[in-house]
Amino acid sequence: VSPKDIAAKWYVSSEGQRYGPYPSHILTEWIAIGRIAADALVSDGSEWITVSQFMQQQAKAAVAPRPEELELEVIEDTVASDGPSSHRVGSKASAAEAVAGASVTTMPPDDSPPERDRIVVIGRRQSGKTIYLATLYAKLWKSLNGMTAKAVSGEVHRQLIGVHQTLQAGRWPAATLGTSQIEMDIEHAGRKRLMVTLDFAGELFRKAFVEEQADFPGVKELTEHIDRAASVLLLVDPSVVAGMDHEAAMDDDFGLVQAVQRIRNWPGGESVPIVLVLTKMDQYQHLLDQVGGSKGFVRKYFPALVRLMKHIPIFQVSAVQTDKGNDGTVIPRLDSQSVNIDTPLRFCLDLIDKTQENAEQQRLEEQRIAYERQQEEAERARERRQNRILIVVLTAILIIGAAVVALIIIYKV
Ligand SMILES: Nc1nc2c(ncn2[C@@H]2O[C@H](COP(=O)(O)OP(=O)(O)O)[C@@H](O)[C@H]2O)c(=O)[nH]1
Ligand SMILES: [Mg+2]
Repeated sequence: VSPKDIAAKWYVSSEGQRYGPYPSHILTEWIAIGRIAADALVSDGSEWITVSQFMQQQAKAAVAPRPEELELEVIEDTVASDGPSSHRVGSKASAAEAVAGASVTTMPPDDSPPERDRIVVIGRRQSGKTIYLATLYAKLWKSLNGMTAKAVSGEVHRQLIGVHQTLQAGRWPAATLGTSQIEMDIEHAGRKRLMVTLDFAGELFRKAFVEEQADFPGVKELTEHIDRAASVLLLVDPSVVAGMDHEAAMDDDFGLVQAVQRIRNWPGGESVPIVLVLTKMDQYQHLLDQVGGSKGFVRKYFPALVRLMKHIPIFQVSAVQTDKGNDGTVIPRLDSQSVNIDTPLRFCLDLIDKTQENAEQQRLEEQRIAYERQQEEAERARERRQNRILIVVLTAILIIGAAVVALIIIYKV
């Protein structure tokens, strides 16, 4: 499979709308699982062909079925082969490649990668981020089981508590509430980390990670947070991916893959915990049950992400429970209990701590080995010196002995 084949170049045209571009292998998969309408047309820039023609082409092109492992490599190549990519300068790229990538723009000026110090919450608009974070904040700001949240400003604190109180009063917060950047510090096990929210938009992710348009509005902030992520919570509303908005669904899958790839290929990103959080579970449990639970759900609707990550911890959360209101719409119940709200965060923090502990242990171990080596070297040097002295002394004794013998002989003669 050449890099040309895995570049995102396929467009989909369905019901008068155009989507994409997507890599051919992802498109193949989406068609196979019925996520693309049978009467849709696809094109890679040349003529438009039917979905079944596309599948025949792909079948011919495929030499042999590729194992999972290989697919993983291929996906990583997808992004790397798309133009002058700064993210190739990750740990997986060679030094030669780094030098060759002359148009590197987003790499920090000195060679040391920036510290991974923040927890990043990503979700598309309406995925439940604000309500999730406000509910989490209400639980944590007075500290809970060794974890404390503190809003970065009084204004953010008021907003978050305001959202929580509105929910408790049985109303959804106004759309304007909590639209500004929600940032809070999370303190856990003596360490403080910033938690930030990013409104996910497929278009923005494409601009940031595939086309690398650093001057596109929002791209700089996005890449900066992603590249400093110590952990990532991907918030997903199950009803969107399982719903009728196919573009939103595909964006969720493909866009998240781009973000995950960026993290994994960036320095220090291999072990960054990334978890999927399914929101609004009070309302959408049935969507998971239909496909055999959360794993089945993620396998079905996030095929590209599953292939890239292999293991994705999945959490199901619910900030509130709902009732039908007088006008038939769904409203928060007054006696709502949040479910699982702080679990994903605790999971991530524990993993971060473990990773950092391991790194620290590895550093100490390396120091110990270096010290031992140094000691051995000193010891050997001492031995060599003693040997030299011994040889000199023995030689002297031999010479003196020989001289004495010679003198005795001469004297006797
Ligand atoms: N049933 C239910 N609906 C929720 C929950 N959280 C959010 N929602 C719904 O999702 C909408 C969007 O939530 P919001 O937090 O504003 O999303 P954001 O745009 O990602 O910040 C809300 O107006 C609610 O209708 C939840 O826990 N349960
Ligand atoms: Mg919001």
